[in-house]
Amino acid sequence: MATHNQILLARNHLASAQNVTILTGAGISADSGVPTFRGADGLWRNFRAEDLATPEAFERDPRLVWEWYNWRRELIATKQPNPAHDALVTLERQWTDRMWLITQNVDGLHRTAGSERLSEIHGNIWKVRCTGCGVISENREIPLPTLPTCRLCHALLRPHIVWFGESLWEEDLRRCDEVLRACDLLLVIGTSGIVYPAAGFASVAKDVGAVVIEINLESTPQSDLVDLSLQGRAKDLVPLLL
Ligand code: BV8
Ligand code: ZN
Repeated sequence: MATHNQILLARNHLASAQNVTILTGAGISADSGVPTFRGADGLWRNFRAEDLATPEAFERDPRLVWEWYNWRRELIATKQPNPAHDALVTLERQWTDRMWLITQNVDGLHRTAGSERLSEIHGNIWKVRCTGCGVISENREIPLPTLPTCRLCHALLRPHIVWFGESLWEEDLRRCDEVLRACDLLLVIGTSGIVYPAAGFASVAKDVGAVVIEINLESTPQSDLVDLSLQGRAKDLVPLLL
């Protein structure tokens, strides 16, 4: 558990920072009841990523992939942002253009909470993209019709999500690079630090001399690299810090 001194130290770092970048992962949404990927009740304990979250899986069996995403939509629709999401919104309103939030989460909870200075680098489960014409649209139907199709060109729709083996969007990569190089404090919240390119963001920030603080229930492959590793729940620690 994070100590009082560690929390004071983290608050001092924040007080003296000019530009803050935040990276979040499934751990922040775990406190809202959304399952993580690699935790004890994590999604990858029961499903194989390569069966469900790759372009090859979608080509092989789009129905199965859509069933999985429909199931996750159903689950996420019942969840609300928690105090950690809310604290990041407050931070954004105070810091305005000196703060940027990068999330790997596709559940949309940061947006629901009110975050606007945000890159959802792995996409958003509430958006669909046409495999024919590429048009992206918001869609909150649950369940979506079996094998949903585009209104414009009638091609199959897919979740607007970055799957394993797919590149992140150029615009997001550019923005991440910009805010990681400009920040003097990076706060990494609730991510196992395994999936690239996000897993490399802490070292980019370290390379430019930023202080890196991690909040996680447990130690991660990044813990040795960061300046301060705070152990505990995001919903308790993030509001305390900010
Ligand atoms: C890319 C979408 C260029 C599904 C996701 C070998 C072969 C092929 C590819 C690769 C390879 N080696 C490396 C790669 C690249 C690959 C990668 O990194 N693979 C890893 C697994 C080795 N990356 C890619 O393919 C990326 N694209 O690099 O493009 C390229 C192209 C081709 C080939 C090479 C390179 C695309 C990444 C795909 C991202 N999409 N899935 C969906 O969501 O529907 S990733 C998936 O993991 C999720 O989206 C999630 O966002 C992401 C990260 O997971 P976390 O958020 O960290 O969640 P996790 O469960 O792991 O951890 C939760 C943490 O929270 C834990 O640490 C826990 O302790 C903590 N926690 C829990 N509760 C709390 C808490 N902390 C605080 N409070 C709590 N209450
Ligand atoms: Zn279309």
